[in-house]
Amino acid sequence: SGKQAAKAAVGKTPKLEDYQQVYNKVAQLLDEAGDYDDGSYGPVLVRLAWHASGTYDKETNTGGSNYATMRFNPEALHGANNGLAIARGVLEPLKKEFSWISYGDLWTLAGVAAIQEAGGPKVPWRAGRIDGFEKDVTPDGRLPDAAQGGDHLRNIFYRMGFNDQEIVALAGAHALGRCHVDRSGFEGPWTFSPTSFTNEFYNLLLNEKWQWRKWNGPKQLEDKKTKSLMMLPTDYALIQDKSFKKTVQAYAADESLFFKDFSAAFARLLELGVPTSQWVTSTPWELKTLSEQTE
Ligand code: ZEM
Repeated sequence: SGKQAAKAAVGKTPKLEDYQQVYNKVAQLLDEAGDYDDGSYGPVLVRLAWHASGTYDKETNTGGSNYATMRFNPEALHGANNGLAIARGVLEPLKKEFSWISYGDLWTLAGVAAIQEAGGPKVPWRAGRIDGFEKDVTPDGRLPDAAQGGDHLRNIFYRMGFNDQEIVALAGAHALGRCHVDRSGFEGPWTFSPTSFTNEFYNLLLNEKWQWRKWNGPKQLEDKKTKSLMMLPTDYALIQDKSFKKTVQAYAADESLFFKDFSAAFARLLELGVPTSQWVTSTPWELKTLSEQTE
């Protein structure tokens, strides 16, 4: 089990305090990004946690964060994972320092730290993922394609076991970060505060006028007013569909509802595909933010 594996590596079963130490190290390095993007590794670490988990297929019970298969080719080379070598590289020194932690636990815990430190909700998390092998790599095409629409989003996320409301909640992570031409082909941030976790994604999606950008790149939208923000076709699909749009409106109007629903859906995403017997505790933990620990 994950517990036995971690115990063998460290000589004792790691406890919440041990994982809190890892969390703290991640939290400290988020802002050590210098000129990288908007000065934070947070967004790309959230994307790593998501892509490590979002390969889950409930029919075959394959994929998900358990085996951290993105370490291996061809998964590392899947187009959807372009740029994530940066995130894996940022965490590699922590894997050296805390050799008892599995990659899957490290990557998902880093995603939790990035959300919480960016001002987002507490995300319940627990340890127990184990490192797998190249044979556990899942086929290409399991992550969503931003060029498509609502039907595609449903196909992809229903396969993971999520419903329409959860799709909209998870997509709100696009409050964070930006698109990079050399990674996805798309360009730009979704919000004016890409290192803060807020419900701004929904407010902007609803309230700005969006037009197709005229440029030499894939179809994406730009806000008419400043032309400095973007939406992917899949983001835009969330207000073209009645069922999705209702939830977009609810999250735009009520940030605490968004936080509650995002936390639940993201916590579940990070646990997909991990056998119950592997968890080191039956109840997930709540990791403290850095600022909570200095008060
Ligand atoms: Zn994203 N995402 N995503 N996403 N994502 C990008 C960036 C980020 C989709 C998608 O194609 C893209 C979720 C859902 C979906 C983040 C988190 C989460 C980018 C830009 C694309 C193209 C990549 C680049 O060029 O660097 C699609 C189609 C989704 C379906 C709904 C979910 C769910 C997420 C987490 C819960 C984050 C944080 C980023 C920003 C990364 C960065 O480096 O700034």
